[in-house]
Amino acid sequence: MKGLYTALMCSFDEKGNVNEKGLREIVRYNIDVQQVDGLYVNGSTGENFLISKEQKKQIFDVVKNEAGDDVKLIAQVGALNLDEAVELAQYVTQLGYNAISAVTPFYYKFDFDEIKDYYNAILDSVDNDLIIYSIPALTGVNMNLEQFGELFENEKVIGVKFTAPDFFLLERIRHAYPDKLIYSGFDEMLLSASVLNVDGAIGSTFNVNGKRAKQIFELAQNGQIEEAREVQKVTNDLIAEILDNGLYPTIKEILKYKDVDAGFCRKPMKSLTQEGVTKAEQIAERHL
Ligand code: SI3
Repeated sequence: MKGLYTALMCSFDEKGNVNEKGLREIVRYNIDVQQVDGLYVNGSTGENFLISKEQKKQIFDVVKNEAGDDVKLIAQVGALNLDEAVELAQYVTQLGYNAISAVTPFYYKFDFDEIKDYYNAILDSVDNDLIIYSIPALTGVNMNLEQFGELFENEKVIGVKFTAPDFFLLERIRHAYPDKLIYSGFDEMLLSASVLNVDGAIGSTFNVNGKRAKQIFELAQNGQIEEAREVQKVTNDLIAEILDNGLYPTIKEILKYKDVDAGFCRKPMKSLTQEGVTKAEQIAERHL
């Protein structure tokens, strides 16, 4: 399960329906062109928190059908409705997803016991492994070393997608739990995380910049830090411009520029203006 995973985009039509043809093209582009090791399906980048349970199932179906066994597949099933999370975990396990992942429950201020119960309820319902999805900037849920340790006590919790700039905590987790998988979640910090010996990374910009991300990770693993720093610099020139223009809509426009039918974002996320589209195309021309 180690390696570089694209946090997969999904293609939607103007009404917000899943564009299956476009989604298949995104899957193929990631596997064939970006050559990533796996796909992380229905995460933040997939606009998961804006879609219905039926659409989530539809996306899980289409991605598995298109990718087959070409790459590893991780299904993000976390939801505020625990029954839905359990149902999705069972659904993707039957489909043959290699692992599940679940975002920490958010919005209400759940205490740690409630968070632990949520993960155990999902895991008790399936014969599959789970990767914790920790993204404090979006969820407001900050867990400490001891709390990660308590979740790791369940053997089916095989790791964490660590999307935070706290490299002190990252190093402590790495040191304390050498057998758990740690995936870096911020693409602009991939080199720093790789130096701390993470097992892989999951990122949205890998949809268009996966090859470079893999280079950074592999160079760092080989101890070629100077070379890795140069590729991270080029990558961050790209990421800075993408963030400035609007993260998900810009990645979609870049994919379209590469002839991949990435469609529209789900409302209330807005689409780019014509000026934004032109800028996205210029970003693609300059950096990719
Ligand atoms: O679940 C997911 O889609 C992700 O893996 C998200 C991933 O951590 C991205 N974060 C967000 C909020 O989308 C990063 O890849 C991020 O887009 C990138 O580092 C640019 O800041």
